[in-house]
Amino acid sequence: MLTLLTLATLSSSPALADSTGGVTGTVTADAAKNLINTVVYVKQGDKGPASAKTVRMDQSGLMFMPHVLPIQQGWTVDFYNSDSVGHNVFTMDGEKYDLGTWPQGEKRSYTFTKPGTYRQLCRVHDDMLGYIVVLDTARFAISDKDGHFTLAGLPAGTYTLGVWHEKLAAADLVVTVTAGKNATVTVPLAAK
Ligand SMILES: [Cu+2]
Repeated sequence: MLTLLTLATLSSSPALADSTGGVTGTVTADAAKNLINTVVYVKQGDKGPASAKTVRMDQSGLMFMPHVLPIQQGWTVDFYNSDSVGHNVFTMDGEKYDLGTWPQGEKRSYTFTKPGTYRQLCRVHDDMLGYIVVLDTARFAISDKDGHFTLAGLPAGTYTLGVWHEKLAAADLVVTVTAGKNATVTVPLAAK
């Protein structure tokens, strides 16, 4: 009896004390293969604090992994090469860069200071393509293969959510977040 009471208290108190809520969403699209890698981000509303994280994009199996990497402006990406062949990383987008070509096990880094979509390309393998989506917000999520995503830890309030997809587009969404609850949204992707 005492144990049960303790568990009940532990599980309910964080929600009571927490002034944040979240958004749980589902992406829809004509083709199931397009459900993954949809980036949903706070376009208007509390965008959260600036931060300086380092995250990873690998080149593995002659592919950029992950295929789409959303980051916050100010973050650094470490570009790894896990293949036995040399890879290069360059982009023609934004301020443009070419990090050179390097062998397996090494990495090169780049810090993204301006928002935008940066297509990642390789001079050695011209069919390689990945995306780094640099956002001016700390609050973003990316959908899984079933189109599901979660934006957690949003202060209560009204938000406009923007949507990024490699090939498709969706209108901005307005959603109201209530403390301790998850708002539910659907993101219908359609042709750009
Ligand atoms: Cu390559």
